[in-house]
Amino acid sequence: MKSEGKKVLLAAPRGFCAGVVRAIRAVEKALEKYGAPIYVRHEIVHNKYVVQSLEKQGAIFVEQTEEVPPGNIVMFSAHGVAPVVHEEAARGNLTAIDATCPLVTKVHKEAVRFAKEDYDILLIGHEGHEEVIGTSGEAPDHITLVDGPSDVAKVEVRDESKVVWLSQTTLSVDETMETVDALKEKFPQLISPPSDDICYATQNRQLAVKQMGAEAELVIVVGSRNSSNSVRLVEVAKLAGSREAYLVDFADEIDEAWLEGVTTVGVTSGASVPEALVDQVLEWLAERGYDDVEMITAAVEQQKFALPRELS
Ligand code: 2E6
Ligand code: F3S
Repeated sequence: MKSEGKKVLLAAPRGFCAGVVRAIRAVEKALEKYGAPIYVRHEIVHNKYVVQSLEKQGAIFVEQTEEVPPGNIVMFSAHGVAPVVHEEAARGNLTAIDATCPLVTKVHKEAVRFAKEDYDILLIGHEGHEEVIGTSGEAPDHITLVDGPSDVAKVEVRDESKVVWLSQTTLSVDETMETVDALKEKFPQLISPPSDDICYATQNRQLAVKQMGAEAELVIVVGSRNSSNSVRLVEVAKLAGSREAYLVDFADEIDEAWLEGVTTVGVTSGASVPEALVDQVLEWLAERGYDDVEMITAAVEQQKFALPRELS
């Protein structure tokens, strides 16, 4: 059923980032090289479909290192782990392969360096998220978690002249700047990380969704509920002006009612989302008259990461 003016704005970039490509390829390569099963600690990336596909190929996902039987390979997810997890693996006689995204590792190294210099580190991030647990574990005595602007009032430091902020890689850029401003108000000598901790992929996907949010009445973000960067895209779309924005894992989760009175639909996907799932959403929309697709390009990405040493 085609009707006048209906169209789709498709965000670019969207979907897989370089860290996700590397992590998924690492599991596949480990399966090829060592055979099944390959144990993976935590979801390799936060996407239901990716996890289910790798399970079918012989990956076994566990939450704790202790669940892996001795003598096996354990792969650490793209979100990174605390040093104690490497120790657990060694104690369990496991061979560890680390699929932590190099941009997360960069934040770990910043945390270690500032802790060595005895700074108080204010880590902006979401409580309980795997990445924040891993980064905090690098210097637990020096790191305080700041989960958004509303947390700032309760933050305390030992020495106001030696404070630095770092962040999770997948936060909302604008909300993080609000948190930083509030922290700077409280601690005027607060210093910033040497380079962006919010990664290029997070920033670019938010830029594209911001552009489409101003025009699209509805934005559909493909991604899983536990995917921080995907959830942020929904928030950014709404703040950019979209009347409604929803997160779906699969096209069959879209509710026909969302389309009522909607001429322009924005579509994007989180950094852990395979393009095939976006294609299914585009097909679903085309079947309902939204078959005119216009690309909104905010950036062109060329980043690539080599596989973990053991697999390259
Ligand atoms: C590792 C670090 C950052 O929940 P989050 O957005 O962090 O994770 P994924 O797996 O959805 O996205 C990729 C990723 C991995 N981002
Ligand atoms: Fe890495 Fe950013 Fe992707 S931290 S895994 S490049 S979302």
